[in-house]
Amino acid sequence: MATSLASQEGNNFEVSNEKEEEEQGNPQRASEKINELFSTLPKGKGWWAEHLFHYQGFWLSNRALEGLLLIQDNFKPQPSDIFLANTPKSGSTWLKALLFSIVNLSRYDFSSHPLLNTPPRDIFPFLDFYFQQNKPISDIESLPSPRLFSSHLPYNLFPKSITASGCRFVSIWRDPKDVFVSQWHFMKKLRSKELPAVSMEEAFDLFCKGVSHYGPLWDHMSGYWKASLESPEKILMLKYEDMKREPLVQVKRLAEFLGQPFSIEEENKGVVQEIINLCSFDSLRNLQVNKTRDGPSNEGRPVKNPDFFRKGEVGDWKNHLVAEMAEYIDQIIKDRLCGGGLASGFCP
Ligand code: PAP
Repeated sequence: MATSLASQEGNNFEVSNEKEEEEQGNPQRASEKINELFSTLPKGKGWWAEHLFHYQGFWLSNRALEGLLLIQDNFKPQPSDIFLANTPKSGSTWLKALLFSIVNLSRYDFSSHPLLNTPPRDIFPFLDFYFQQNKPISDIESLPSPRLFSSHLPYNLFPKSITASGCRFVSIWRDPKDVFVSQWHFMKKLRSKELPAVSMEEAFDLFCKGVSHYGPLWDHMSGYWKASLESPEKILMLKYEDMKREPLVQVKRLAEFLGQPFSIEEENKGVVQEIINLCSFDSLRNLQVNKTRDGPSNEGRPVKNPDFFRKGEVGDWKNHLVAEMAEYIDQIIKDRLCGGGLASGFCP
């Protein structure tokens, strides 16, 4: 069996996956285009993969880069497509649940909702690794409209065929200090035990140099931010901290952007609150499917469903970073992202 839907990157996983693909003679995997490319790119240290490759300004694992090339070759966008795109550990799990619930509001009842027994990572496809699974393209071509996809790709790396197709993007930002801490915990779970461990200090140093999966974080953030200023009807920026503080306001904003605003009747019936409750950290984390490390949705995957639910808090960085580290990250964000009024409201 090749990679299962939306599996996350992992070194063990990558190795076995590559082996399987070689055995199966995957033509794309063997293509000279990919091999040549890898040999020419600057290499950096990976967090949950062994290496990262510097490609068009961003650090991608070999799997993510291969995935991107496959998207370029195989993905046929539809103008109604909706992409959830953000850096790892910024809130995709939460947003996947919310997007799916809003878009399918008329289709499902809350008492028998698919999210009650499907982990958010599987509720719609993670595009970055989709084409490495040897699944028929018809699987995604026949998804109901609007099709939902998630991705960690920077806006600038999305093929023009997608960004010019009229499709919409939802991107979520999170305090980079909390993103760092969340990525650090994720790495501890996912990094192969055969590789030397990475200390928090080393990870911090890499992060601040921009060497993190799909990093530099600030360039990733500014790509979506700039695009949202140019085309606010196509790109919505949300902020994890705002979603925590005022979920009702932000979920209504999201529904309006998706072209599916809640009716007065729905609001009066408490539908918005029901969606918020269903998708809350505590509710999702306590569902059997998201608590178990067994079962089909975990099989063969190095990261298990519970690994996507750690603390889900704002400001957990205070438990891990000393003041100088926090100030250092804040300063990078100010210097690299906040100049000239860019991203005001998102700046430390
Ligand atoms: P991904 O990039 O691997 O898809 P993503 O879901 O973006 O991960 O981020 C995981 C973070 O979101 C975790 O944060 P933490 O490490 O600081 O705890 C996770 O706990 C948090 N998270 C998951 N689900 C929710 C939710 N429903 N509400 C709020 N936070 C959540």
